[in-house]
Amino acid sequence: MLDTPVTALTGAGVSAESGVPTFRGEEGLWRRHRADELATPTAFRRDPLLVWEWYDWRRRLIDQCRPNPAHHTLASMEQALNVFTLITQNVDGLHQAAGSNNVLELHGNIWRLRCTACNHVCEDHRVPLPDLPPPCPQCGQLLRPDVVWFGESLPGEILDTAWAAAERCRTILVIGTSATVQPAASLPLVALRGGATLVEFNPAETPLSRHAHRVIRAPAAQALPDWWAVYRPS
Ligand code: BV8
Ligand code: ZN
Repeated sequence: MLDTPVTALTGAGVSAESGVPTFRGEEGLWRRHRADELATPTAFRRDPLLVWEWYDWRRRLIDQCRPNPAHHTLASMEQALNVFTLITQNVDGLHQAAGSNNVLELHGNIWRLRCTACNHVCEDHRVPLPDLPPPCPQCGQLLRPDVVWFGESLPGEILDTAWAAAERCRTILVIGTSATVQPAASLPLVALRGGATLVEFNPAETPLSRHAHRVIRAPAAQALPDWWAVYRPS
C-alpha cells in the first residue's frame, strides 16, 4: 500500500534514457567542461558568448529528446494521487512535455531566457538561437538562460514549496540524482526526518543510498513504471 502524500525528486538521471547527458556520468556534461567554467555568474560575466554557446549546444541536444516512461509515470502519479509533488533539479522541460502540470523547477528552465538588466523574461524554443549572446527585445541588454548557476540562490518560493512538500510527505521517491548539489540534496533528508519512507531509483550508489528504505538499482525508465504498476492505488 502506498503511503501518501508522495513527493518525487528527480535529477539528470531521469532524462538519461531520453538521451540527455547527465552531469557527472561517463559522458557527463561537466566532463568536457568544468561546472565552474560555465554554470556560474562569473563565467557569464567573463565570457557570455562561451557560456551561451554551451547552452545553445545543450538546447539543440535536448530539442531532439523526448520524455521516457519514467517521465510519463510521474505524470500519471500526478493524475492518480490526491497529494503528489514533483520537484526537479533538471532544466530540460521533459516533465512538462510528458504531461506533468505542476513541476517545481528548483534550478530553472533552459527554454526560458531572462534579461540581465530589465525584468523581461521569455520562453524561446528556437534552436539554434539566431543571435548569441541574445539581446533583450525590451532593452537591448544581454539575455541569460533562466537557470540557477552555482553560487546563485534558488527561487525562494519554489524552494519553500519543495521544502514543505518534503516535510509533509509520507513517501519520497528520489530518482536519478547523485544527491551532491545543495540545497536540493537536503530535501530527501528533510523527508526522512519527517518520518517518510525513502525509495531511491538509481543504477549507482549515492550518498543517499544508506538512508533509503528501499534502493532500486536500475535505470528509471524501466524501474519506475514497474514500481508504479505494483504500488499505484487500484
Ligand atoms: C545555493 C542548473 C545559496 C544549471 C545546476 C550547501 C548549502 C548551499 C549551497 C552549497 C552547499 N554546499 C555547496 C554549495 C554550493 C553549490 C553546490 O551544491 N555545489 C556542489 C557541487 C557541492 N550549490 C549552489 O551553488 C546552489 N546555490 O545553494 O545558493 C548560496 C548563494 C550564494 C553563495 C553560496 C550559497 C545552486 C545549485 C544549482 C546549480 N545549478 N543546474 C544548468 O543545468 O546548466 S546544478 C546541476 O547539477 C543540475 O541541475 C543537476 O540536476 C544538478 C545535480 O546533478 P544531478 O541531477 O544529480 O545529476 P548528476 O549527473 O550529478 O547525477 C545523475 C545521477 O543519475 C547519477 O547518480 C546516476 O547514477 C544516475 N543515473 C544515470 N542514468 C540513470 C540514472 N538514474 C536513473 N536512471 C538512469 N537511467
Ligand atoms: Zn532587458
